Amino acid sequence: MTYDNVPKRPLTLLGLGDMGTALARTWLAAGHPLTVWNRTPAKAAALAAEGAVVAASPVEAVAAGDLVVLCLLDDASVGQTLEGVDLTGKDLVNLTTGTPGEGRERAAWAQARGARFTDGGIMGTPVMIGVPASGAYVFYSGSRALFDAHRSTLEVPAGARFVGEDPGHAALYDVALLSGMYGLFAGISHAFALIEGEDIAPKDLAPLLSEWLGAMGFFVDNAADRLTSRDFTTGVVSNLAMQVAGSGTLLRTAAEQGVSAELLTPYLDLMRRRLDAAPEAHSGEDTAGAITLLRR
Ligand code: FVH
Repeated sequence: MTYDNVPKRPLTLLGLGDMGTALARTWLAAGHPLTVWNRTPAKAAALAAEGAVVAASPVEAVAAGDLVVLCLLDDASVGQTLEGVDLTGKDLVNLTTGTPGEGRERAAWAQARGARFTDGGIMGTPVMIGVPASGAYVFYSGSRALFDAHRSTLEVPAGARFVGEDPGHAALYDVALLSGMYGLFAGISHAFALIEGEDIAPKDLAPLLSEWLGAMGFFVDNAADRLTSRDFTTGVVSNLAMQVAGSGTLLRTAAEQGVSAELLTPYLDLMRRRLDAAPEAHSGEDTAGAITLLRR
């Protein structure tokens, strides 16, 4: 993500919300000729002052260049924005968050209109864009040829990780990471709720909770290894029967503290369901075995 040796190729950006504006600024700062369009034109004013060409319509914006980046609210807004726009010969990079299915359908839709298509999932927030040290990156999937042709431009705002030619996979990786994040947020929220009203400051709990969650991060690789080998019993350090028995303590503590267990019970219930399905076979398992119950 160093700007110095990057060819300054022109591009078009549709969508100037918080993320689109952050992306635009990094391309402008790196010297890329940039054409922008936004449904609400006022949001383009500041970027015009910074050197962007402001298009009056999506048709005009798309006509301005071969590489067209979309950063809109959702997949529906992508369809609405590009309705009736000639996409022949264009390279579309869609950084709008969507589902894997939406990514695949949008890729087929773009190809039917004569465009190459690569979907993207942004792993970062607007303040992390254009800041290499922030660790922000984007998952890309879909047309490898498109990605290779524009890689140096795409790497200006954030790192780029190409995850395959299935246009749904960028969204799948994105949502998998976000889903893990929300599970983590749920546990953190419950932990802080437990100490509210006690003589324990959130600031006292915070470093201990961070340290503990860091230590428990081993579960990510442990789960991956066990799901690959389908071996949920060898070398188990905290077995399922013990964890299910212990879950009663967590629930009684929540009740004693006057805290709803609504963020906790789905996972505790899943562990119990795995144990109840075959107590003898599953009591000595690692909790990763419960993952197998989730697919419908
Ligand atoms: N901001 C973030 O932290 C996250 C980080 C990870 C990736 N997401 C996704 O990025 C997409 C854009 O997010 P955003 O933060 O820029 O979102 P907003 O600030 O709400 O801007 C939305 C833009 O979409 C335009 N828009 C909405 N509906 C339509 C429509 N029907 N037709 C055309 N444009 C539409 C909106 O235009 P306007 O309201 O200014 O007229 C904004 O340009 C998003 O997928 C995140 O999930 C961000």
